[in-house]
Amino acid sequence: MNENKYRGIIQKYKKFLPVSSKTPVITLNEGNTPLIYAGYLSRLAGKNMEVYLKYEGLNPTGSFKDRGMTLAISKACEENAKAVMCASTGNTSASAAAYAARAGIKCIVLIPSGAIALGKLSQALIHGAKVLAIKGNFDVALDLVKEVTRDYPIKLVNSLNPYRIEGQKTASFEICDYFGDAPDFQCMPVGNAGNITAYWKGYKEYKNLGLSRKLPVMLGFQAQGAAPIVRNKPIKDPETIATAIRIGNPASWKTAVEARDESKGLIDMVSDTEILQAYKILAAKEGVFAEPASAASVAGLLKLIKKGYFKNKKGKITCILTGHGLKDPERAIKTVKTPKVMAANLKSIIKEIGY
Ligand code: AN7
Repeated sequence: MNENKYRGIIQKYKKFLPVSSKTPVITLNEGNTPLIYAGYLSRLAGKNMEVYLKYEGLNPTGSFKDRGMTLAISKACEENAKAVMCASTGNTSASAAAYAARAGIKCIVLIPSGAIALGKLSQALIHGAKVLAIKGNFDVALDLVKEVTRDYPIKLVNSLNPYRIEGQKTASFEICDYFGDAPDFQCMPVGNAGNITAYWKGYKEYKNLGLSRKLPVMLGFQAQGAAPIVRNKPIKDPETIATAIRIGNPASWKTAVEARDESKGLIDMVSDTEILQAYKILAAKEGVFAEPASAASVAGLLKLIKKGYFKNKKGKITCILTGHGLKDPERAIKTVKTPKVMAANLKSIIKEIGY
């Protein structure tokens, strides 16, 4: 195979990852996602600010989870595991199912019944995972998965698995490689808090190696009804339309708080109304379709702009769009007016268009 052809984050960033020549690389050519300049949002942010969207929805299974999953599944295979398991609000299960299928190993996923988006459920099922829908939320599911994987020969591939974080940190490397340095600010959604942990680790490593000069201010956003870190206590019954981040007791709580504090950033919350507003702005003004949880990053950006946070500041802001809008088509349809059904008649169509 040609070494110069892009074949995923392990091949591209292997010198920064815990892999050796013995690691079987299970890849779908994940990563290398576009960083898209956002003109509308940049104008809102102010004359010295530039906003960019890291469109992680363009990963092979439609979310950032693929970066961590390629490494977690590759390492599981290196260690001769025959089965992997995760709890998921949807995207982790879709990614685990796809990479496990590619590796030819068994995948078991626990999901909160009725609380994951249709696209994600269809992915886990079509890739052949054993999908168990439990009467309980994500936090309950994760506790069960921790118990099962402790007692049986099944590898846990939630972000408690350190290889997940290692793989996900490559998104920071890509951003630094693109700009020639880290951005000044980064807005991102926070659910189980693995991703903010991974980005911060990646940014720090690149700087320590002299591959970037600065570190971004980390700005994380939880949904208002699922904001344990903001409220400083676990939420027993988290609620939000952004089902991906409907999490009441994040596994990487401590490292998310470290990222916030070390970067002099913040972790705030945004309401479902603000999330849906940002969701629509992204699609209608920037032409970028991201799922509601991803729009939390832009909802947070808009909230900070309104508060004057970026006043007298300058530089680049990256907003991480963690998952594709097509993951949750039901939400899109519910958010807009559905098309008018009309007669197949030229005159009435011309009239309706407004000519
Ligand atoms: C689109 O799939 O937790 O803070 O089980 O799917 O690293 O948890 C998904 C999380 C943001 C939050 N955006 O990231 C799961 C799961 C999207 C997501 C998050 C998730 P973390």
